[in-house]
Amino acid sequence: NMTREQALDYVRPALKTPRYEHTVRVVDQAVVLAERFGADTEKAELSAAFHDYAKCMPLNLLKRWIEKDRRLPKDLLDYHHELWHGPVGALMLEQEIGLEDADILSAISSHTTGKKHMSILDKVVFLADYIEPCRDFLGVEEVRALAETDLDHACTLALKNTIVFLVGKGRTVYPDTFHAYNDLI
Ligand code: DGI
Ligand code: FE
Ligand code: FE
Ligand code: FE
Repeated sequence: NMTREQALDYVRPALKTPRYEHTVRVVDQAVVLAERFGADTEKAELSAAFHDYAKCMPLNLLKRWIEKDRRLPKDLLDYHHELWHGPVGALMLEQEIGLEDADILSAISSHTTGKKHMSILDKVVFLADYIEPCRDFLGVEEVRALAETDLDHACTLALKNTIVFLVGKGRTVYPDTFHAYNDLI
């Protein structure tokens, strides 16, 4: 059983300083949300500590993981490379440190896009990443207010904001983001 400090010691060398500091804020936020909405706080802490583990990996290495591992959906390669670090990070942790908890791996894997049938833990990590105190997305204050009381409503608005943002920029939207949204509506 890994502690918060062990997890953070593990990810620190893999991340640039601002990304590491973001990670610590997501851990704190995830614990608050887990306590509030009844997710396992230790799993929330570990999922959050590792959620961006692969964020600073070179794109060619992320791409190679997606090409080689049967478990990763190949269609990720047709979408923005920003979406690759969650699914790849989860598999890297499984292989490197034998992290095998399916709930944690799911939360890490889906933290950027969301997915159909998200667990409370998936939602807690997704939302913690979206509302951590230094985030300044347009509309984040309204999501933070909803996150005081209503996990599903907060996640729905975060997904909506992201979809509207991407469509507004003429960018693609990964199907799992729509699945997550439709599932909550
Ligand atoms: O890794 P972080 O910067 O902490 O945050 P993240 O993993 O949630 O990445 C979020 C960014 O990914 C977000 O600002 C928009 C971008 N993005 C690109 N395509 C998609 C997408 N986000 C979602 N949910 N769905 C997409 O298809
Ligand atoms: Fe991320
Ligand atoms: Fe996110
Ligand atoms: Fe993040």
